[in-house]
Amino acid sequence: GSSPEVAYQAGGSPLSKEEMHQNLNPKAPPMTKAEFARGKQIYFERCAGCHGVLRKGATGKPLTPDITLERGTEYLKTFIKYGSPAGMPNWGTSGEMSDSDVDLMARYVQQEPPTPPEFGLKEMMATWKVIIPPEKRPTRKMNGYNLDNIFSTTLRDTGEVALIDGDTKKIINVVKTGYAVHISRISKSGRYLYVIGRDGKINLIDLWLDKPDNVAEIRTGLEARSVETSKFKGYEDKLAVAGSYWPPQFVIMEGDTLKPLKIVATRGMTVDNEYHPEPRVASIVASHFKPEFVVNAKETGKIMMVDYSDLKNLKTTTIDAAKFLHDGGFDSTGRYFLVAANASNKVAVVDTKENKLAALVDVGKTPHPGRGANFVDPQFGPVWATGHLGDDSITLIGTDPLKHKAQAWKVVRTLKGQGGGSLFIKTHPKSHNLWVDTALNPEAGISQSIAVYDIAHLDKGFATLPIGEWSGLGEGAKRVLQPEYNKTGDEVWFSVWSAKDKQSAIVVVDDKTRKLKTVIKDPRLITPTGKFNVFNTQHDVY
Ligand code: DHE
Repeated sequence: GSSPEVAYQAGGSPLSKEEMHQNLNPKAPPMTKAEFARGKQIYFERCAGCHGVLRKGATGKPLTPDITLERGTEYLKTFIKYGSPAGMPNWGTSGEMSDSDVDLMARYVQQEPPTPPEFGLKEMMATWKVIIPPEKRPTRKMNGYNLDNIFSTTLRDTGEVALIDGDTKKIINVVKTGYAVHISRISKSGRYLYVIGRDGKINLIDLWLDKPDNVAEIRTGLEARSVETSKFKGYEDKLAVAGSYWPPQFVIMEGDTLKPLKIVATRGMTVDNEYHPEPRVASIVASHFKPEFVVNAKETGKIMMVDYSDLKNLKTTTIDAAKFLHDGGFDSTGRYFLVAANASNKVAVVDTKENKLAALVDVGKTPHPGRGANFVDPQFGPVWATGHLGDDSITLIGTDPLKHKAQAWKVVRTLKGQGGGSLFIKTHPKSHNLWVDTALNPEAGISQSIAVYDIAHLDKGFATLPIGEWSGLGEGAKRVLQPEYNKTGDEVWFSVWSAKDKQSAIVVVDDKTRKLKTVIKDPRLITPTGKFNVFNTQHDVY
């Protein structure tokens, strides 16, 4: 099998279904139209995540015809079939590609890369729908739900979110969203929920409706991962922003209708001053200190602090961090944003008050914090922690430059976890537990269980909870991922993610006793992955 890093990045792009401009290269070995179409599909499903849409290289090497033609078909076939120690998966010998597909891909990458279309204001407007206009929406909450404790749960493979009542554990509604839906965010007031699909479709869900449901939708690009909403005083619920992978851009919208107001391209120079045509927009968070969005461009390694107070005269502070920016979260004060530069094995720390890079911290191999975990280390004071895809370490970084200056932005402690393949880590201000998943670890016993540390005794190591077993789902691959707390911080929810045609579940654990509290099972819960508790997402509690 392939490494956790490859399993993570080669998840498939919706661009495999897009019509693209095609320019055959006369110097390349010939391909039929049908072969080219298949090559394109395989490329976008398996290869684009690392090598990029335009094949200019990202975490994988560039694969433009000037390079591939020189290598030749036989060399490329060997490379694709057997992989390389540098991280190229062995697509042939792992059984994931047949010999004829390996041959086809070796020829395909010698052709000019087909280019997906651009997606500007005109294209966005054509997809924009206001299902219930703001003036026709309720002026107060019309339902009896405890909105703060709803969990917006990604149903990855059905393109839906399940809104689960955290008090009763019952599904309130299953709402249709974009393709391979990815994350949810909550407006500052807690009323509006924004959901983004990998196809760039955003759904705006009004939690005040009798039955919370879509009130507006739009596509902001052809492939996307992130959405956020304005949180600064005076701008509550006013604006939303979405970042796309293709085209490489972000768009600022009206918060209550999703009307697009401003589109900004991210194409440009990397932190090494090389031009990159395809800097994908990774995480976006809203500053609590200024009317700004913090927008992270992956391939260029630049963090843009985008001032949304004047969209006509847009002011942006661009901070050079490190290449391959991906996911991250705030420190406990909400002032510093810590973001993984994953293939650089670093965490960048941005001061959102001073708009400056506070530090670049070397961590383990391929950090993946999700949003990270904030707690007080008994010896070193306030820390933020991340796990890693590429090794079994958990890195604790000091976050208090005032009272623990010597430790600030330094690695103060490294814990040993269950193994590599970790995606998410979590705790809660009221908890003594630190939970670390290992969802992409190749060993079933590890990917189906969770490690939990006692924050007061970090040196004692971790206990393992068999969450997969507790789900009672029986045989089959079922990855345990993304611990998420309820509002009061006394329950932790885990997704047990099975294949689309198998039953999945959510396992709820009592945080104090670490015992099983309940298992949520419902035929509608297909491929649950991320869960976003309204209150914790609204207030950046993690
Ligand atoms: Fe994610 C967050 C990108 C695969 C579940 N993911 C993010 C963010 C980015 C990102 C940029 C940060 C968003 C933000 O904070 O604004 N994810 C990508 C990819 O490019 C990647 C590697 C490949 C792909 O095919 O899309 C990818 N992600 C996955 C998965 O396979 C996961 C595990 C399951 C799923 O649902 O698809 C997954 N990603 C998540 C989750 C978050 C996330 C649950 C938000 C975590 C949080 O606690 O906020």
